[in-house]
Amino acid sequence: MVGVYGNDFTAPDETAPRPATGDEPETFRALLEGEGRVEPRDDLPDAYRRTLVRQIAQHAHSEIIGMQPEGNWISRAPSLRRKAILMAKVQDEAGHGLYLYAAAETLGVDRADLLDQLHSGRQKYSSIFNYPTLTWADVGAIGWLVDGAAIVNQVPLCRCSYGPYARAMIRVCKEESFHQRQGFEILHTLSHGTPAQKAMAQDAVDRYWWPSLMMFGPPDDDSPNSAQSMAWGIKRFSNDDLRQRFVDMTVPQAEALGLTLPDPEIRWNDERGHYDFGEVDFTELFEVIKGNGPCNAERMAHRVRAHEDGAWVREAANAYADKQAARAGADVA
Ligand code: BYC
Repeated sequence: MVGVYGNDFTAPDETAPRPATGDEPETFRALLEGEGRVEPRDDLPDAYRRTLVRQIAQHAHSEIIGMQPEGNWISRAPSLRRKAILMAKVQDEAGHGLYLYAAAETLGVDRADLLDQLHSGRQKYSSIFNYPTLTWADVGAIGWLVDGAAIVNQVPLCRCSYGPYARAMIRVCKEESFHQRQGFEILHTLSHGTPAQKAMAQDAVDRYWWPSLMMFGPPDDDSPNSAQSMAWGIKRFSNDDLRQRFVDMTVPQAEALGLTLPDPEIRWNDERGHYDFGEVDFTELFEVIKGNGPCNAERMAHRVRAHEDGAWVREAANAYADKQAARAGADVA
């Protein structure tokens, strides 16, 4: 079993032969078969490039939209220490967005265009950020459960076949571990505080548990992209395998916190060597993805407003870059 913070990601299906994927450059196939890294200079099949742009852009968008629910609590954190920690965490998320947009740009896309696609609803971001943060305990639940789920999903991405994405994920995962610990510590403090504080922690876990399980995506037999992404070594594990791994990792952590996961069907299954758990309501996931979650409209309105408010900064940066380039040109002449 994995430990309280354990991330044991070796699984037998890692070595299973990858299905043939049709018409692909031989050099590309050879790199995948040799577990080598695909780099921007390599001859990439168009479909591989498109899948990566889709996933990396969605991931980058999730990082920057993910700043909103927690940013909502910076001014109301219960102490100066908590405020400083939360500000650092939210700033980390902006940094993750930057690494990821930079990784996407190595595939020949333009960051401004990706942002346009987010703002016009043509590209998605993670469903989890469409839920509200009603109390301080929600900041703890996001750190513990949401960042915990992110770690389970993203540690395997450090071995993604596309080099720039894999390398970006190494740093992201290190920071996510710190984020998860800060969430755990907030909830631990609350659950060992007054009865009202413990109730607040339990309420946050009750609301964030199921949406956290939905972060891993639809079930495997309803996941149109999984088989191809696994064949390409972009995804290393299926959505359901990662969801199970998250449950296995989290149940002992909930016990350590003294909090209850809101699922009466959770019990250890000796035969499977995993925890059984109840059915996830995937209709809720699909509704949230379609834009009908509790905060979708608010998140997008805030994002578009922030982008418009920042237009002068982009203009100034471009004017400065043009001036520098003109000077460099004059020096050469
Ligand atoms: N939410 O075929 P599937 C973070 C979409 S950042 C929304 O299984 P795939 C953090 C999916 O895109 C967390 N959409 O897709 C940040 C696809 O739609 P399209 C973000 C979802 O790509 C700040 C369709 O449903 N993490 O943790 O093979 C603070 C069918 O799904 C969701 C990443 O982005 C969802 N939950 O697998 C704190 C990790 N699930 O594009 C924390 C990288 C599915 O075909 N991404 N969809 O129209 C991945 O690992 C994969 O893209 C997913 C989905 C597992 C999410």
